[in-house]
Amino acid sequence: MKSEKLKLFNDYNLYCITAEALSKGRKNIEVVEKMLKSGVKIIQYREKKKTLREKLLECEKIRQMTLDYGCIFIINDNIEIAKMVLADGVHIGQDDYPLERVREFLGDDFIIGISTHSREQLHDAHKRGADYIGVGPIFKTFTKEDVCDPVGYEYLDIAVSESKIPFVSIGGIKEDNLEEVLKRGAKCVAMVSEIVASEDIEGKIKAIMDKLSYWRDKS
Ligand code: TZP
Ligand code: MG
Repeated sequence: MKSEKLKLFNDYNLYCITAEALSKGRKNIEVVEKMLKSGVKIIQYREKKKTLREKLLECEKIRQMTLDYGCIFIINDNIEIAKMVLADGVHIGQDDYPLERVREFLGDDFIIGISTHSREQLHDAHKRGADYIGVGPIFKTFTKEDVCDPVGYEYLDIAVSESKIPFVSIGGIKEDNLEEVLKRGAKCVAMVSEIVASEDIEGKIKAIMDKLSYWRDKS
């Protein structure tokens, strides 16, 4: 059920995002397998460079793998693929299809997340019926090409006090600065390069999850 799935977004979880171009020669499928074996509970498929056909085939495989491991599967941008493979949700940006139209297309059972960078966008996402919001980029990141300037802790603090739906902090978050973000009240953190570009993906995830567990137990 969607409400059960959304609880994971408020429970000190790591939200892992794919990026084959940064994965040091490893394929998305191989990276996703390592994420799943390490116990990751939320995975987003984000792939800017492949054809729709390639993306669909990869997402079909990842859908099955995530179901086998009981992991939430979110697809970035491609709402049609999300519907075709029956993913758990989609993640859209401010310039993608309007959220209401995405909701119409996918229905109420789908999780819809939207990137936000300001208080105004946060309240707009609430009004439009988002299930969760992305909050970032918190720090400088080189992963996303068309990314805006870091919103820093200023917007993170606004999200902590004003968001009525789960939010996922993103952008330049690493094992080393993770606790700064958690200290301010974040309960779900998304990472791309820190995980996929790591030589030891399993070891990196374990170190991050240990920190998250510490904060979960403390809360
Ligand atoms: N959206 C906002 S920042 C970002 C996305 C997809 C990229 C985050 O990547 P990294 O490597 O974790 O900084
Ligand atoms: Mg997008």
